[in-house]
Amino acid sequence: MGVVNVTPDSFSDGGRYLDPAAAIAHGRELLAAGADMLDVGGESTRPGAAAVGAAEEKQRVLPVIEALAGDGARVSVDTSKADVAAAALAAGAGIVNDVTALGDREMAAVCAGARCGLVLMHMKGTPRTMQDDPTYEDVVAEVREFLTGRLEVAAAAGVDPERVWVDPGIGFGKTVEHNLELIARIDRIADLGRPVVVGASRKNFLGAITGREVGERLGGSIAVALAAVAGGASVLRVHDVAATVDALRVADAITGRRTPLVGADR
Ligand code: HH2
Repeated sequence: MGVVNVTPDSFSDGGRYLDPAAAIAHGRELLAAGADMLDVGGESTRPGAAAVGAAEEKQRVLPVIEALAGDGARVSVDTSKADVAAAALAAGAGIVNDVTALGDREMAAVCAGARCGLVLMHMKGTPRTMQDDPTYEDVVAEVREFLTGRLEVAAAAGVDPERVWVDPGIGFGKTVEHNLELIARIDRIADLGRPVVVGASRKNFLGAITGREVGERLGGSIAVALAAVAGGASVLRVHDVAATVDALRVADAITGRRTPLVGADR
């Protein structure tokens, strides 16, 4: 899953793809590099990010989704607003990536009605507060329990359980140690029986471990990608698609596994 941030303030590429033409061109590059799907977002969720209104968010993402879906790409919309999700689905998106896991009470109905894919992600707190000393008794058990509950809420609202993916929310209300524990025990999330999405690309904890700035975290991002797939993750949300695809191909060649890549199941 290649990241297309149509935002002025995303933590790693804010402002680079705010112009729709630049975002569309970037999406096409990621597809050419081997992305199986594109995640288009119009609101940054980095710690402390400013909230964006629905009208502004739609103005950012809709032309980009329309163009990329029009090319035949599989597109998810990274939004927590039901209104934005509905418009994005009408514009051609097929998946809603909701980092609040149905925090908007209308979201489940929108997804049930559209029969679209849905990503449910764990976050502790809100982007404004989530990194203020997050604590857990057992991070893996708590994230697992939260996702179990949200899967139930989605199913009760009529969302087809077969269309739902889960995500432990790397960096969303977690310390470095929490992130590492979740990646090391991703099998405990995979055993929920749903495809697991992992988004660790370029995130702060990689900088804390390596001492690298945000633009220099490709090695760390790939290490997480390989560990996550080995533990049972199915979808990697990444900025650097070409290098990640290469790493997966080599890892697959070693293990004899076949991670579905490039053009699978549009
Ligand atoms: N991470 C980010 C945004 N959306 N969605 C899912 N499902 N999982 C993630 O880990 C995830 C996500 C943050 O990354 P990015 O989009 O690059 O930055 P920003 O939120 O600043 O736009």
